[in-house]
Amino acid sequence: MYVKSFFAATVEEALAEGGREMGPDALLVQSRRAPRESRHLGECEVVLALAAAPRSTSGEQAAPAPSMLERELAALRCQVDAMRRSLTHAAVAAPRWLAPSSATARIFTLLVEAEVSLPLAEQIAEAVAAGVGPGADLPRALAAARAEIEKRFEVDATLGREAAAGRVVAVTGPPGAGKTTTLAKLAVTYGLAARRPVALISADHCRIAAADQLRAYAAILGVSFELAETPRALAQALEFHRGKELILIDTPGLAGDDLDQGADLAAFLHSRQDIDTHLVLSASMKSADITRAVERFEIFGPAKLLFTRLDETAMLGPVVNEAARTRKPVSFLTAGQQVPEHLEPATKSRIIDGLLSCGAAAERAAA
Ligand SMILES: Nc1nc2c(ncn2[C@@H]2O[C@H](COP(=O)(O)OP(=O)(O)OP(=O)(O)O)[C@@H](O)[C@H]2O)c(=O)[nH]1
Ligand SMILES: [Mg+2]
Repeated sequence: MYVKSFFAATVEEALAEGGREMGPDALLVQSRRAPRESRHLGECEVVLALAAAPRSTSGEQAAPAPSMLERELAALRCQVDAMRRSLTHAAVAAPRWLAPSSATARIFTLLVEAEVSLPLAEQIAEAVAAGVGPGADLPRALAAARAEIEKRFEVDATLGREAAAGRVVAVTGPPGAGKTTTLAKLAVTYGLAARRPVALISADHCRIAAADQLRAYAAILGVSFELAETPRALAQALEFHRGKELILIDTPGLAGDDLDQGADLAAFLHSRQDIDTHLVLSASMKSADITRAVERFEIFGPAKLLFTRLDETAMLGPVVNEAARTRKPVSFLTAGQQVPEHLEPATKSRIIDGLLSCGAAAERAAA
């Protein structure tokens, strides 16, 4: 297989240059913002592949200029990358949807620019091509892409388990993810504003200041507050407040090495079928870090994913990647520090709009 990178100011220009050199059979393997070390060659990099090297039409090849050498090096690195990602099958057996000028290739590029994982972006673009044909125009392909993305993740902006009488909700997640702030936003929006009696419980036994933060919110909001330092105390607090319509439990932000400190609490929350645990994650984290956090916090048995800091990232790919990978529904989104304004129930259209507009914005920025 012959794989080569093309750099230019825009994805379209790089594709055009690649198309000229590699011919109409070239398949798009990857499109992305050029890595820092090769950005002087162009802001955008596209990697094209052919089953065999193109035949030279001009006979003699000119001696490569230094920049050509650098291009070759970058191409080589891409080749290794592409092989490592086992994209070979896509490049060799890929249907026409990856042809550089097709709307489906454009969809693929948009998704990758939005940091959707390569396998998921491929899956979506392939399904779009199968549905509308690789020759469809962009608006049709985009509409089909929305439908395909929609099928691949769930949303559920409800609080509490359906079967449970009272609504008991816990938030868990990495340090600083936004758990306590989000809990306060939920307390206002789904408790006070809906005239439901609310109790806030802090199970954050690790740092005194952490419980104080929630205590302060409870005082401002005029709702009950309890500090529950052990699972036993938490069980008692839940029993005491069982008449409340909404009980919100905050937990400590445990970093990797400290997770053991939360093992008892995790086991307790996991075992209680009446507690709806949301895993709070920053949408601005890299996909791989989100996956690692999801795996570590699985001991808490979270049923839903709640994403914060949407105001800090233009790329919603990681949100969709994780929701699609885990099939856990996304519950709420937050996009700022303001309590309670910066909280919204997750909807598919909000997430897909964000996803596609951030891909388009990245393309525009690169142009
Ligand atoms: N920009 C932005 N900041 C946020 C968002 N949500 C929370 N924050 C801020 O993030 C910081 C940490 O929020 P906390 O709610 O204390 O986070 P936490 O997960 O409870 O932190 P620990 O208890 O220390 O693990 C605060 O300054 C919040 O105002 C958001 O959606 N966007
Ligand atoms: Mg906190």
